[in-house]
Amino acid sequence: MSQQILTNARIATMNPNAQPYGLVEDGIIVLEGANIGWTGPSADLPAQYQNLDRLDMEGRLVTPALIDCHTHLVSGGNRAHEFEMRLNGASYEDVARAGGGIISTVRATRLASEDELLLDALPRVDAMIAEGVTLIEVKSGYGLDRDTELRMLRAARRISVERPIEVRTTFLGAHAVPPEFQGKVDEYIEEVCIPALRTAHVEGLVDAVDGFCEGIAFQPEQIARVFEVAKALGLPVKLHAEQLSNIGGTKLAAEYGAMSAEHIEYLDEDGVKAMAKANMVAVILPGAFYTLRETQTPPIELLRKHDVPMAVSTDANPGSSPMTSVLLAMNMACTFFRMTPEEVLAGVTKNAARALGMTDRGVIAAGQRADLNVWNVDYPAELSYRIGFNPLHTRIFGGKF
Ligand code: DI6
Ligand code: FE
Repeated sequence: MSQQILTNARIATMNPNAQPYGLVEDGIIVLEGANIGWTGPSADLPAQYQNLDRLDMEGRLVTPALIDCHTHLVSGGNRAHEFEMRLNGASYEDVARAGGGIISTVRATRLASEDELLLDALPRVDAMIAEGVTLIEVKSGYGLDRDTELRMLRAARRISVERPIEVRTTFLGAHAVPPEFQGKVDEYIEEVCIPALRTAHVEGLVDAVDGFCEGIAFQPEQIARVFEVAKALGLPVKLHAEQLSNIGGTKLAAEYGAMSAEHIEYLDEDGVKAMAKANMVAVILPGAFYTLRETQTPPIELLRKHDVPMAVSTDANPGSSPMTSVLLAMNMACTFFRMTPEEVLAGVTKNAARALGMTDRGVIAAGQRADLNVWNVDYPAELSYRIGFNPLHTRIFGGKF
């Protein structure tokens, strides 16, 4: 196994210790193949590692690599035209009449081949890789028919063949009601969504199951039917909940032992308590808040009070969050929601891993995967402080540079 040591690093381990960010000054990280073999202050380096090849980090900051735990990165077409129409004064109805909104993405996605979906997604993936992202979650949900949902998931899985990044796929058949099922929401769930989930699972394409629980999408009872099937198949669940109103999605998710509730701008204290009891992660998505010009901020203070871990993600999608920058999501979470720079860095490392149910990454410690970023910054708060600036020096993916 190849062994190498990174020396002279300021390490934000994100481990809980007396220092903010779990900082270790003049630190060393021993890379052993794809994993971290040892880490700590240079004075404590065990004798067995003393003679390995050394790479001088020259005092730079090293953090766990970034994780984007909530994206809709695979989709057909884009919605720049309707963005422009609205800014030229068109109403929401005008846009809808011109074929706009989420259904326009569904139409374009249905028309795209698997190769086209993959090729369309890769530049967005590259933007994330350039910022030091090593793991992304990608959802289906723009097909809304069996074949297109499966095609989206296959395209998503192929991202990790084409690029040095890991992908977790999430089935989001309960994202919207397709035009051919307008007014027949229960039929859509029974006849399309659930059968598509079963097939996708048989094909090994599903790591988790998500839904959009909202007045304009699916009611808790409808989401519950999908979650029952997920449970029977042994798949973890998570939910887009309380984004635009509070209809009890988060409580339902908690009853099903969900990994996370996401958006949650309208969540109340009872809902936060339910999350705490069910050990859930709150996934905070400032890009959609910004794009939709929302004013209701998520209950950060209550999440802190009840010790609910917070992740931060881009929600990258062509409609409500056409954003592919995790660094910008970090900045927005600070500025809009008053999260601290330490909370947002934990939100795109340690807590993002936890939101995906993964325990082998997200902090810098012996035995963890060697997914690391070396930054041209002195102090971790610089990562969330700048706007539109990428200080990445080196990205290490599974021990590889
Ligand atoms: N919440 C959102 O904000 C997006 N999906 C979701 O579940 C909207 C997606 C889109 O407009 O394409
Ligand atoms: Fe989303």
